[in-house]
Amino acid sequence: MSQSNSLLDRRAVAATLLANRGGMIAVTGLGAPTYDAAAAGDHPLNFYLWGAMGGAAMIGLGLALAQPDRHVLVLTGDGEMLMGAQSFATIAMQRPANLSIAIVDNGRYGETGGQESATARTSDLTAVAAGFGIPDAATLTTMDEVAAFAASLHQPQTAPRVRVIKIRPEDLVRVLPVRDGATIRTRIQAALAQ
Ligand SMILES: Cc1ncc(C[n+]2csc(CCOP(=O)(O)OP(=O)(O)O)c2C)c(N)n1
Ligand SMILES: [Mg+2]
Repeated sequence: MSQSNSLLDRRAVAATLLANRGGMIAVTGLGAPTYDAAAAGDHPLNFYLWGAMGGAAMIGLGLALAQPDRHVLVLTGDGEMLMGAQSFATIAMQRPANLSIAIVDNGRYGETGGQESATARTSDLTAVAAGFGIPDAATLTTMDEVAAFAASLHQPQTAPRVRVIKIRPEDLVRVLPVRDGATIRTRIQAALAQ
């Protein structure tokens, strides 16, 4: 599938990243990335965020440090990551090899009406991540690149990774998973204990 000249479909990106996931944990940023993960299929190892904007990467870091035998994927948006960008500094310092951050970048704050974010004009989150010291940061623009990254989530890594994935700005139907935070926490605790 060649899509080098077009922005990617966010639901296809999420489905590809979460396919055949095994014991991988997924932390999803509030709003559309959470809906994307739910659309790909609910899973007890999904830790959905409904708030805590800017916190997804740091929650991913905590889980990665606590669960060194599992891979942790943070799936979040450009707006959420812009708010939490200083997380890259701590993640680079801690250097968990089992943490990957996939930022679906539509250059918009989709949930609140599609206002332009800085990535639409002036800011490059891949460069930001690299500047904070993330050793492996890249921008993905094709589904082939996304598929290769998805496969790598199940191979041993040596350092945390950041991937900025360029997606179409579009307002899709909301797929709402469980919204109660205590239930989400209890559910993942039980799944991790198995
Ligand atoms: C502290 C805080 N500020 C603002 C909001 C409102 N808010 C919720 S989601 C969102 C936009 C998220 O944008 P992005 O992460 O890029 O996701 P997208 O929908 O574009 O995929 C905003 C501004 C919030 N929930 N919390
Ligand atoms: Mg966005």
